[in-house]
Amino acid sequence: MPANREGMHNGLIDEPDDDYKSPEVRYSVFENRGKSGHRFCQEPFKVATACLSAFCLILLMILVITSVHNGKSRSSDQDSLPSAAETQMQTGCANVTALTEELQTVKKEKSELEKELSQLKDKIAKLEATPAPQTSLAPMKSSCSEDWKHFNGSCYYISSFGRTWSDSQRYCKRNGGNLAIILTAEEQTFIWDLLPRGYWNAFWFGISDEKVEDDWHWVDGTKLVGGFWEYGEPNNHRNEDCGYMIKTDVLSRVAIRSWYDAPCHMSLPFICEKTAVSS
Ligand SMILES: *[C@@H]1O[C@H](CO)[C@@H](O)[C@H](O)[C@H]1NC(C)=O
Ligand SMILES: *[C@@H]1O[C@H](CO)[C@@H](O)[C@H](O)[C@H]1NC(C)=O
Ligand SMILES: [Ca+2]
Repeated sequence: MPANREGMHNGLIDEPDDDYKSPEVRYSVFENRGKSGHRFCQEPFKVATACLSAFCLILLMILVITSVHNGKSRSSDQDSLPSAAETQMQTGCANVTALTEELQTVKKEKSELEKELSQLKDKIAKLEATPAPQTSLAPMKSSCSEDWKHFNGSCYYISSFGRTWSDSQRYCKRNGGNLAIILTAEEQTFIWDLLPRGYWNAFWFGISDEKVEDDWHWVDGTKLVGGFWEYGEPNNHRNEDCGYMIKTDVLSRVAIRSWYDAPCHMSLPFICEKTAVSS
């Protein structure tokens, strides 16, 4: 029996092809043989190592291929649908953050502007409450007493009764002024516009050449420069040393050519001027 068994074993061993049929066969062979099969002791290890190495290699290759494929898909598929959605979401998140920040900035600016607005409103209210600066123009428009008309800091009175030229000046002086001294066309026009129209409505004003013929002076002693004489006047026609102006019914006549000379003893209405009293 042992021999037979031995022979069976031997037979198995003698057929190397069978030995490589499967790992199970090899294993059984190895176990049954014991220490007796010394030659075959190293063969199965080599085979196992080779197999494991191959397996490892395949696994490694699979790993490498998979990873390469994954990497490729990650880099090349960015424009494909799921990647695009991902990108959109990312930009959307970024947009939301940016918009939130912007909103906060705008809110801050708004509160600052509201503060400024309320300050300006307070300033306006204060300015409206104090009308004091407005009164600076008022003194120039100072009041003239009744029957006196204001122009450029002076008050003018047009008498409705006649006097000689000297009595007229006396009357004006008693009332705090003089016969009118007229230095500008504006003043002349203002006075002339106050006068009533009439056939030969004549009014004394503050000029004469009583002291030296044809040397006209104002009642305050200053010398006449220019003047608003009618053409051909003054002519000293009948020893005429006092000045008057007329406002006739003839509408074509003008204020700046309305002066004449006349005898000073004539009784005529007159024009007084005095400084406006600033209140
Ligand atoms: C959101 O982001 C996209 C891409 O960056 C940009 O074109 C768009 O103008 C942004 N929208 C807003 C409201 O900021
Ligand atoms: C107003 O009065 C001032 C001072 O008397 C004088 O210098 C000025 O010429 C006058 N203006 C007019 C338009 O009469
Ligand atoms: Ca004269």
